[in-house]
Amino acid sequence: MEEITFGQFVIGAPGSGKTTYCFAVEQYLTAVRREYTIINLDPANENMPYSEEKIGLDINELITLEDVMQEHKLGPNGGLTFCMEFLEENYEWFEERIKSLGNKYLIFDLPGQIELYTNHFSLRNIIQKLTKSGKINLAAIHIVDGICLTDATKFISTVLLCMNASIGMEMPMIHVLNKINLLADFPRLRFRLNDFLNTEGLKYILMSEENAEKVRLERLGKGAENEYESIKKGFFLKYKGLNSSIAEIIEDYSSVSLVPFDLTDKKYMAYIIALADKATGFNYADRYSDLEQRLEYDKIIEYMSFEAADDLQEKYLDKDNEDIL
Ligand SMILES: Nc1nc2c(ncn2[C@@H]2O[C@H](COP(=O)(O)OP(=O)(O)OP(=O)(O)O)[C@@H](O)[C@H]2O)c(=O)[nH]1
Ligand SMILES: [Mg+2]
Repeated sequence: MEEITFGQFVIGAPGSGKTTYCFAVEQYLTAVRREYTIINLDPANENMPYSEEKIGLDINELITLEDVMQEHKLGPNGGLTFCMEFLEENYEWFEERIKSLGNKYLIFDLPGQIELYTNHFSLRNIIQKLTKSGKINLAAIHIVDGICLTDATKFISTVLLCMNASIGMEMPMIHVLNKINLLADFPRLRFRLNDFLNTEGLKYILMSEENAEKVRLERLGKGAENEYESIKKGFFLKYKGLNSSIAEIIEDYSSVSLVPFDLTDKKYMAYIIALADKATGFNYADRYSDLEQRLEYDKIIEYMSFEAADDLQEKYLDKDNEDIL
């Protein structure tokens, strides 16, 4: 029986931490002795942190962003789109190269242009062709920058983006909430981390933002007319109806949930790997069908789904005597 190859397809907004995450996966898999290889599909990825011998394929072998931009007089975004279209045109080369990597766990590092996953078809076509045979099972890991929690408008657009990406990529998808440690530098969040992890609380998050704006309005004294006008015309009060309709649609139709992640603690990587392995079937594949490992995964997932958010809340977000954002 031909063996199935498994892997992760790491996507996310520019600078959300994809390459750093892939490097953390590399370190984790080295520690647990799982054979892996890195596939860099980001032509703009200049300083790759990976061990050189572990880079199984680099799109720069086929086409470089610099050449495309020069030759076709394109900017970086147009250049990236061109590179993806060129990769699609050269799909056979790509497939052959992937096959030649043997049966190692595949870690795909992708560019940050979000349109490539949402509005553009080349990447989707490439992945569909690759996984169509059923011989390659991938989970998409969508890296979400934790900064989205600092503002309800950013949060709502992030949730919409998660929904859009899930529909576009047609593979199991795990939305990883990254860079939570950086939130320690912001004023305290209005809600606990746990409240942001699924979409059920979205309506209340928006309502609370609106109320906060109303309180600010009420507190404004004479001489603050300009500020009064800018709050009234601001996002929450001006688009109150639109916000709550979007929140309702999201709550009704989506099952987006975010998985909190911390780069500095390996139990979070163990959690993501357990979720990804379950989603792709890696832990049920013949050569890995070890009951002990499966029970271990169940334990990690059960423990982390209860503890992960509170753990990070305490580690980075709970601050005494500080105003709420
Ligand atoms: N504090 C903190 N910084 C992080 C974390 N993850 C990534 N970074 C930093 O964020 C910056 C961007 O990280 P990358 O891994 O290059 O992000 P990327 O998504 O690959 O970026 P593009 O490929 O350009 O879209 C780097 O300076 C990282 O060191 C994190 O969890 N915490
Ligand atoms: Mg990168």
